[in-house]
Amino acid sequence: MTSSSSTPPLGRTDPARWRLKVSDGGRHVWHYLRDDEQLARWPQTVEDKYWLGLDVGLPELPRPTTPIESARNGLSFYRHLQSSDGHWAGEYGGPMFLLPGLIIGMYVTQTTIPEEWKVEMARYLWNRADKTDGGWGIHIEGHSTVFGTALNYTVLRILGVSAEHPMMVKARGTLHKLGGATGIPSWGKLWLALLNCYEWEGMNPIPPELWLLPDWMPIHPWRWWIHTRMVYIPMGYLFGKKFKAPLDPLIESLRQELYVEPYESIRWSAQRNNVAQVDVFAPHTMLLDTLMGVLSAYEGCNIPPIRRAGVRRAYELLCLEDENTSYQCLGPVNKMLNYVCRWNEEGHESEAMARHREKLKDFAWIGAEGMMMTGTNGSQLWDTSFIAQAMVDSGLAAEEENHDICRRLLQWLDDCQIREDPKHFKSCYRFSTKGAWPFSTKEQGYTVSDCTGEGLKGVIVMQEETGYLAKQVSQRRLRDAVDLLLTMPNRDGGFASYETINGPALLEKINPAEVFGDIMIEYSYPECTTSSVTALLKFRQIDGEYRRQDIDRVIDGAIRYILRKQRPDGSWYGSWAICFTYAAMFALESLSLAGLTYQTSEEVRRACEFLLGKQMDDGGWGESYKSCETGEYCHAAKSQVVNTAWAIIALLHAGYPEQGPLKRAVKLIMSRQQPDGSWLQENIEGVFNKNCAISYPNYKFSFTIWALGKAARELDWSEK
Ligand code: LAN
Repeated sequence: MTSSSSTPPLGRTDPARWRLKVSDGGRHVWHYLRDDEQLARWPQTVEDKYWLGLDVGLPELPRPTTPIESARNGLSFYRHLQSSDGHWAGEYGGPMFLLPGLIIGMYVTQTTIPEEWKVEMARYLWNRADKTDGGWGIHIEGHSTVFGTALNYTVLRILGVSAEHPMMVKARGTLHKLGGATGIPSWGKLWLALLNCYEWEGMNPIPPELWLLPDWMPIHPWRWWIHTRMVYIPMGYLFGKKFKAPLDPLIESLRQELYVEPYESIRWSAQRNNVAQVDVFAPHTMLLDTLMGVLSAYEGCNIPPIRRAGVRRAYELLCLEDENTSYQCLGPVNKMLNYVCRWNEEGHESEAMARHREKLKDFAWIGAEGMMMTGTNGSQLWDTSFIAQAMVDSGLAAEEENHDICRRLLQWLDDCQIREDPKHFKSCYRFSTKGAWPFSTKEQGYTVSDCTGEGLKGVIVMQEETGYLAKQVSQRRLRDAVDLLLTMPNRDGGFASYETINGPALLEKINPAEVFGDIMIEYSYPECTTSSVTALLKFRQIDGEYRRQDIDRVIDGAIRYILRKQRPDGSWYGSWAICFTYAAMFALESLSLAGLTYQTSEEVRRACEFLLGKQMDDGGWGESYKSCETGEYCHAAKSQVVNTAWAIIALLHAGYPEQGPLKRAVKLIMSRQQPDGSWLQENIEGVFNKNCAISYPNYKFSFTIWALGKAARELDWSEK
């Protein structure tokens, strides 16, 4: 508990009444059963209880004495968390700027917020408030910022918490000490402007006219990283319309609570570039400030028909996005911005709004600490394909008691593959999706290079290496995935996340978001590259002739990319989880494919030395999210099972010859295992855009089991 007062401001709901319903290829919706009869008809599963933080009541297992016994115990526990449809669900929280989008978005569109959501969201924010100053940061482990504090304070007020509640007094005090909400970063300015608690004049322009530029122009937004462009489409619309909620007593009151000066006396135009120091990660460049100066001057004399055409174009594009994703949208930010746009244009009763409203539920996840908004509608495919590979690699998939979970798992992976290109495809600058696996669900429907890679590997190992599962995903469909992957490498040989790199690096200089780094264009990543090429390699082993030369060429380019990306100290920077241990696991896997190991390669030896230099006294590795921010390895206060598992896998890929350090690491993981086979949640595992951590709670099962299984096989355990 990290709050000043001892009970959550709106109380709590009865945890025994929550149920996770899984449908439609992995869709997650949490239901609160008010009716006792329903309660009896729909019992709570171990999966529900686990994610709610309740006692799951699984038995103690015989104490493992070897790594494989430990892995087996881990899986005996983790098996119970498999959803009825075959995938693994999980709490995908961490960022603290998402719930505000959901709640402000619902408030300004007069959407009813269910009572149980209000209670549990308030409890979440209460649990997640900083122990000392009562504020919130950009993510659950970050220091308090204006972004986190002003927005989450606003959420609590909308949920019904009084401004006089002790936690609010404390949070407001912190916000004021940080200078008040005038210094909120640009995305926060936008949410507050929609709520009519900040003036549009205090925003740097977001001209929707950008979408009218010819496609060949290097700054055309279709060339931006997909998350950035999909967020700036609705932002452009809302800016063009100067959307704001009608004033009401709550808004009037927030206008006074959020600032250190009276709202009426704020000089708004002076706030455009005012961003609190504690918030800044990517400061404005001179180029950006100059550009914004020019655009602000244009605002004074913008040509109404062109503005209208820009707004129309933005609206058209966001409608196509809604339709392509069944109103799920690419992510939680554009989901809520599109939601407000559609409401503004088509009203509450429209078909579009009904569908959008239904899909709000997919992002509302209840955990032990309350309800949050998730980073995507889940991480279904990603988590499921890792455990698939961990089970096969450790040999546990072969054991009788796991046959059924593997069968269901394969069925789910089979259903999850995207079979065709998007409904609206070139018309909205989408990348091909035929053959892809997405990060979460097929319905969300975006190609991600490494998810396609991991999904493909998951299917191949299940179909080819378990010995008892049918080849239900056909050769043609495996080839579709390969065809898609072969279109994804960049000129540098690496793979980016969703698309190829389409814009110039110079675009990064006009990153207006202040709180995120490297968001303007795609970049190649060692992690995405490895997942993609290891999949191609696995495929080559079973369908050796298909596009052989293309595959060989791509693998070759990827290896060269990975080698180029290695730092002189032997490390690789990881972009999608924390951080150097994560990247090392991927990079060393790629290199091992090319025959580069400790024995044969100076680069691999350097990588091993880097890792060993970071091993902690207890035999584990523990890396802090600070590594991602600073670009330098930062130790966590304590070793972490997940980092330790990554380091073990990395060193095993490298063929590191000394067993001592590896065995100590394995023993550390074993020593943290609970009597029921599980591991406890430790620090946050993932990251994005350099500055925001995000939770992957399933990693403490998939990677520990994987590392233990691999170590059991590859090290000599004859004497303990
Ligand atoms: C994700 C989650 C998964 C992640 C991996 C597959 C792990 C990665 O290897 C490729 C990139 C990807 C798909 C990814 C990109 C950015 C996401 C979607 C996220 C980290 C989850 C949340 C984040 C998204 C951008 C959050 C909303 C914030 C904005 C800045 C729009």
